[in-house]
Amino acid sequence: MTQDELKQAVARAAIEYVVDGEIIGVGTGSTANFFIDELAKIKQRIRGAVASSEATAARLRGHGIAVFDLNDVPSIAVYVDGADEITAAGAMIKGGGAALTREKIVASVSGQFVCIADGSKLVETLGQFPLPVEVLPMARSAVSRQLAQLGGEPRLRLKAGSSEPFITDNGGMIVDVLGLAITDPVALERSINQIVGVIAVGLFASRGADVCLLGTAEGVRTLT
Ligand code: ABF
Repeated sequence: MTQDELKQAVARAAIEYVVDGEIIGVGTGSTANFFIDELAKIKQRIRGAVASSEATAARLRGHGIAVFDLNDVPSIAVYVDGADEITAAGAMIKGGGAALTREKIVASVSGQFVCIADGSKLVETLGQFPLPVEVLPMARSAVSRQLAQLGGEPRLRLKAGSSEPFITDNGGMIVDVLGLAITDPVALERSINQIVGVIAVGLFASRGADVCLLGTAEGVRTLT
């Protein structure tokens, strides 16, 4: 099976977790896009969705799914999203797609976080994938110095094919931190959250995934 077929398989499996008549939280990325396409097939069963990025909102609307502002939604039963790395315990690195802050906010008001990923995302220790940190532009250098003190190698993310910084949906910039072996994800998430100028860190550990649907050649594995 190709990686896209594995992503499609987990996207299809995640439909089982959709609660009828509810508003669902929807993540960002290629696996989440496959999920949106599956969701479109059962759209009459849901009230609508809250999106974790402008790109996701556009794709949902393109399928005729109502997109709600999170401010108008008191709680969400289920949030479905991908990950860049996930451990068997459900701690994740997210934010390769630059939507980490909104993903974290939507996840924080959701009862259940269902992570969908192809098998290559499962790791023993987080940190091979550079850890994304969204920062306020004026604080990017100050935050980067502090991230270096934590043992990482911070790099400002640039727009593809340009020397200009990448700008997020929130007007923030992304510092990707290389070279971290994250043995205590909860503690590192807490430390980075305390750096002034950080908007959000792409470590989802204190609130990780409740369920992970992992696409493998043998089928979809469910980790809880
Ligand atoms: C989002 O999409 C992110 O948090 C993560 O960075 C990325 C995973 O992308 P893909 O599904 O394309 O591998 O969930």
